[in-house]
Amino acid sequence: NPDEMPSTDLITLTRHVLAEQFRLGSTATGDLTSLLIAIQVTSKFIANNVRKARLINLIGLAGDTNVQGEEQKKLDVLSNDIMVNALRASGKTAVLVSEELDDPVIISDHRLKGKYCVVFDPLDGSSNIDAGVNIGTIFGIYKVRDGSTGTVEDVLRPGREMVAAGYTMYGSSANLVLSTGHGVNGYTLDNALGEFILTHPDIKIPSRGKIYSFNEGNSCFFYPPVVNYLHSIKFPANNKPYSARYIGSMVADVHRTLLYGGIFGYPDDKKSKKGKLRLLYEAYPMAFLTEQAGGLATTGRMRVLDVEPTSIHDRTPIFLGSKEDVQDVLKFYEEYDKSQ
Ligand code: P6P
Repeated sequence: NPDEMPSTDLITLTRHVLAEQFRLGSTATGDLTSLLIAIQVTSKFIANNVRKARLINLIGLAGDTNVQGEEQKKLDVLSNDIMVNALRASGKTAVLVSEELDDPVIISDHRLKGKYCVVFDPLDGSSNIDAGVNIGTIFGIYKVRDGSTGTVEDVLRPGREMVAAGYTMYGSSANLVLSTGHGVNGYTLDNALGEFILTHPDIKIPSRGKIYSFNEGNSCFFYPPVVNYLHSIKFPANNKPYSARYIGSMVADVHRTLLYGGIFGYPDDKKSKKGKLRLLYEAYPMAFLTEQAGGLATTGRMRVLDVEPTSIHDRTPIFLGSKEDVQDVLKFYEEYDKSQ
């Protein structure tokens, strides 16, 4: 019975990406594959530390010292250090941007300089870790512009110029969801093998869902288009309101949205004029994945991937998810803007 047979045809992430690169007949040099291997290593390392943290309550002990008397780093700082070191050592990167670092890291050692720029949030949602909520690493990858040796200008580009994006969600297992521009695939870490195995091939988001995911604690600050949209799905004419699901950890909320459909939103409001989520390493990668899975991602007035960054830590409003649900939001913005 094939269901009982152990799979003897394990499709690891590396094998899957390699096959995709060769299938595309592209002039793939293997550099992107090597970079993604480095990202896998960081994800495994961080997954291990997140799991340990939960066991030995590592979290939030910044400023304390551990048994070795070393300065204890908070998990998000530790995760950042792991990623910067692994990406630099890969020899495939030129510029790194991290949520944890004020300035970009420019790889200056010519022996280590590569052609990719990685923007990342090493441990997004880490404030939730004490409660055992799923958190994650989010990353986006640009290729340096022709003729550039790698400067901040190489990452101050619209997200539509990314060549790959993904996240790793740390929960009961580690799930890495990735797109290199040809669809979205999900991989689950097999701790025994130390490999990410293909478990969610060709993820497609349903065209419409029944779930909305907003922090309604901000309702008193919401602008009319958002107020009107939410009212329309909470008091619908067909008396079949949407369900509310909000985890407060972007990776977890987006992962559910990709798999089940519906809409995730973190709009701009009277309190957060630019929205809260970061453009380069939260909104762009999640928008890239959502579009690759057949959904939409908008600020309410324009495609997220077309937003022009002004600085590496810019924030942006974002609504992403099922195409029809996001189009409903856009109708409320168009209606509102016409009435102004
Ligand atoms: P709020 C976590 O702090 C985070 O950056 C995202 O992961 C999450 O979607 C958002 O902020 C939650 O923000 O204001 O609802 O707590």
